Amino acid sequence: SLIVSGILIISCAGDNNKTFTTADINIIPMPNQIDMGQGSFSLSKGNIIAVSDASLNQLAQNMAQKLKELTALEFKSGSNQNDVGIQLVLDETLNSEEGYDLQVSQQGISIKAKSTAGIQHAAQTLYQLLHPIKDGNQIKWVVPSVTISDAPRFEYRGLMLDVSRHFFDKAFVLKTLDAMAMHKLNTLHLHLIDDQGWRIEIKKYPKLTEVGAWRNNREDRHWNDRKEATTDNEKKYGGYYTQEDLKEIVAHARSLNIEVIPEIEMPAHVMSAIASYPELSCKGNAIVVPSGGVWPITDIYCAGKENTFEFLEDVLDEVVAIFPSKYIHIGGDEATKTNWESCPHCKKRMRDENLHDVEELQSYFVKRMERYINAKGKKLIGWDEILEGGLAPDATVMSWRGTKGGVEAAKQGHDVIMTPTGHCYFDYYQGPQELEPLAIGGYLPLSKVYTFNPVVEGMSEEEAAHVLGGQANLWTEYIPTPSHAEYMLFPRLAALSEAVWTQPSRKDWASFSNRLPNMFTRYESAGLNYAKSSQLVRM
Ligand code: TNX
Repeated sequence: SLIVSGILIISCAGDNNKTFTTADINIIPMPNQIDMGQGSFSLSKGNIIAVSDASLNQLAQNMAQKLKELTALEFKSGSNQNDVGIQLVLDETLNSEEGYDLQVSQQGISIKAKSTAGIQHAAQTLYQLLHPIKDGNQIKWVVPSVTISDAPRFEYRGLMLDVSRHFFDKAFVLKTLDAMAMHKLNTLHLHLIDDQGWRIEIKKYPKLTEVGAWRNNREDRHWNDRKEATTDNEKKYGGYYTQEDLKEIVAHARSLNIEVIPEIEMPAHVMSAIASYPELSCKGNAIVVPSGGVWPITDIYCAGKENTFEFLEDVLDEVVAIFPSKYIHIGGDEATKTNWESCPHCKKRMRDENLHDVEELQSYFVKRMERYINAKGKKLIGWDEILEGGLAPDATVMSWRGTKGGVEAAKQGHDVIMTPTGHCYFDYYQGPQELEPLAIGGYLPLSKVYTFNPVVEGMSEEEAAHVLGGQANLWTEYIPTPSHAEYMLFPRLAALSEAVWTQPSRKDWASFSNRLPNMFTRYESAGLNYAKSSQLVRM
């Protein structure tokens, strides 16, 4: 038996030098290029994470922390060349803004990138390469020798979170940012305002959160069922972020190289604001914050009164002081403009501005907001309805009603973000309805998300160049809790990530399915809920 255990020991040592194959590499999203090497690198206690530049120190510390969570090994940052396990190098000469080169040999791991974002993406890849190997009754952590060269296909890789229909607290948003980083996504679009709740503290207008952030019922009602209208003293369900909360969210996002784009809806989906300040609507009558869906949405901001614009400019002043993002999203979707048609202020505005219909009035509204936003050094994004009545000169269009609006905007020379319902609506069912929790409707299985291509067939090269990328949208009318939100997000976000990161020639559904269990392990270690049922639905 001594001999046997001797052999065992040798075979364990042999395992150390095990040659891994591409089948052992389970990275999502799939990198551009993977070349296998010989053997593996063994992580061990005291390994140093060395940096080429002091600006990487924080990142190195975060990596050490993450590696400790995953492997229980302690890492140090420093520069003692003898113990260097992982080397992080910023290299200006590299081409891709967010790309990276990751090289693992038996001697160590080297990561090179042009930006900290690239280093971070490489770190995520590295976490997915960690391989536990049984060594007697201990676990050894090795990383297969491999050379990976990678860069994203699109510069905009987003997730939209609707925190209005149900409020999700700061802790959930911070956790979601970490999950986004796992998927190499770089933009969180926060849908802060909708009929069912105003979620951002605005110091100049305290009623927005005193009144507009609360409603009397948690449960969603069916569309148009407004019977449960609140009276003032019954408001109890809701919540909002203080400006400090949002700054913390922005700071955490920034540490992950994620940009947070605030959406300040207008002119519709703002009943929460009108409930707080009724004078913002055409009629000026008192309304309540609805608990359920409202359709059609006729209580919208008045486009005639000057005080509407003063209000929105004041709000935007506070918004830009919180969010350093390049973009401000102004919504623009689903405005039923019947009140505008009969409003004396709106009629006067249309006469004065020589506008022919209410579509042109909305276009006037958006163009005016764009001038204000541009003057603040920001760019405007709106849902594809902003095409109607004429696009604002420098607007970026988020195409949700299919890709048509996006294609049209690109034809007009505007930038586009594709979020079509058919591929990007994570509030839709992901499996057979009888097995799934109540959802808004629709059907978007994992396999269909996987086929998402933000560039639409038939687009010219020039038009395609206007497609900045794609985004998953999580509308939350039927999603009241964080764990339900995670269930809707994962693993569909993994499929989305590959659709916006990976070159089409490198995408393969069978391969993705094989890599997915590794992602599930990561979800579990990150404490993320995810849908196992989506596995049932394969193409
Ligand atoms: C349409 S997408 C909406 C949202 C709803 C969503 C439900 C968009 C710009 N507007 O207000 O939540 O459908 O799927």
